[in-house]
Amino acid sequence: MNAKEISKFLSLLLRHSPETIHLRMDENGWVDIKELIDNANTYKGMGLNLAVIKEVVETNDKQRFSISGDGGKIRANQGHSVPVDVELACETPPAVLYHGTATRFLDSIMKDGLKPASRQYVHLSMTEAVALSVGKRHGRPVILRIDTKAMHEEGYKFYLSENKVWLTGDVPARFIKTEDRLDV
Ligand code: HQG
Repeated sequence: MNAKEISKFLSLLLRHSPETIHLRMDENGWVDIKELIDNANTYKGMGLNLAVIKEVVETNDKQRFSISGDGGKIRANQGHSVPVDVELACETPPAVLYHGTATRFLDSIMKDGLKPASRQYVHLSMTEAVALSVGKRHGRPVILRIDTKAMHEEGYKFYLSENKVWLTGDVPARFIKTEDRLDV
């Protein structure tokens, strides 16, 4: 398994389904690293060890994971569908943030607003470039401009994850502009 495959496996376990390898996760999203290694090796024959996990965490392109201060636990920084509290700080967002999605979702988004879907939060990007790459995961991409200043002024809450992804709840359609539609 290469680093990308291990990162995907960690995302699956730490964001969505720890039960895949019978992992226990606490209410803050932490799992014991030794248990993760033992169970991954027992149930999936992964051949993981501590050095490999540390390497994946340190070199991960989006810094998706954190290891606890005592070195014993690991968790995903954001992207969860399991209901855990990763102790996010409530913060004031920049005036504008971006959301990358696929053109086929546009009608629904402009009718119902952005919804977290299976995740805990709607994910917003700091730059159009990042939003574009997020959108491409779903098909023909489109970048939405979110008037986060107006949302913040109206009392909507925003959180900044450890790896600098902006998170919020539902985004009503009136705060969304689609002028940056890209046909690429
Ligand atoms: C769409 C990646 C129809 C939404 C990325 C998105 C991100 C609607 C999809 C992170 C809708 C959900 C999250 C509505 C929202 N009608 N479609 N009302 N509201 N949608 O994967 O934001 O590499 O759960 O636009 O970089 O694409 O995994 O969310 O297209 O930060 O670390 O429903 O995942 O990070 O898709 O991606 P997702 P996302 P990682």
